[in-house]
Amino acid sequence: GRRLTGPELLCQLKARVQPDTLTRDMQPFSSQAWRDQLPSHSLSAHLGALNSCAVVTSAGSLHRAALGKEIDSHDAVLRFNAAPTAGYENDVGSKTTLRLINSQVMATKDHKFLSSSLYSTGLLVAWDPAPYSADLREQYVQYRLQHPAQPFYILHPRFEWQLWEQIQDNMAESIQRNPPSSGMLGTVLMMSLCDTVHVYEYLPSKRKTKLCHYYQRFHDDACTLGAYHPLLYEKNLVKRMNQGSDRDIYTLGRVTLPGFRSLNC
Ligand code: NCC
Repeated sequence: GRRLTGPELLCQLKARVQPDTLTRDMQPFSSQAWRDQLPSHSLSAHLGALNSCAVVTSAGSLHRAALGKEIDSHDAVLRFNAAPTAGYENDVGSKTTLRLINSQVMATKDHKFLSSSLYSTGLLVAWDPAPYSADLREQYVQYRLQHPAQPFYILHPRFEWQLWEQIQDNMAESIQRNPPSSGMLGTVLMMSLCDTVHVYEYLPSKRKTKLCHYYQRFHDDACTLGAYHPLLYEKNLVKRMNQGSDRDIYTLGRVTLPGFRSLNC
């Protein structure tokens, strides 16, 4: 088909994806024993309408970015997986409104999901790249029992594949049949919750580096370009939807996306 413009891509995205979270009244979950631990309301009902939001990727190029003040000035800040703020405040800020975690974080022992204090700030949102063999219900219920006051949402699995299709339908080549990265899922989730979304170091700035994460001494180009996740294609789509300047990308590593509510489609 024809290559869509940025505004067309934004409207198509809004029309095609439902970034919903599971609630205890949904089928088939409503018949499961763990349903009582699921939230009774959706994430969007919980947060209400947000004005400005920041999505902070874990990219190594945030190292020495000095974006902390700018990031913290948003109404809500989304972070990913095991990304810390302690010790990195000047670069990435200290506010964490939400944390989007993949099932590896919940299932693998080295993340100490149940005991680490990293996960107890802000709201949690988990997602699972199905098909995945670990049973996460036990971990979910355990965590909920230990942190009954902390909201803990789960992304509806259909959202990953709606977003995957949106990426594939706008690419000339076939992309790998794996779900989009947490960064992409989180960006679109925030577009459904906020009027304006700034995404940091998803499209790499002049600080682009082989360093995988700003918080680890580990180098791998695949962290930025992708292997399992169709990262390169996700980033291409985000670049085409960006409403900020190329200068903002180069100097700040910042992309500006309108929230779904702000679109006139
Ligand atoms: O690395 P990860 O991602 O936690 O990073 C979060 C999001 O930031 C964006 N990113 C990260 C590094 C980089 N150099 N450039 C980037 O653009 C990506 O959008 C990324 O999604 C994930 O997506 O959930 C992922 O999780 C890790 C890992 O499971 C967690 O960090 C927990 O340890 C995956 N790494 C491995 O499996 C080894 C990664 O592939 C995807």
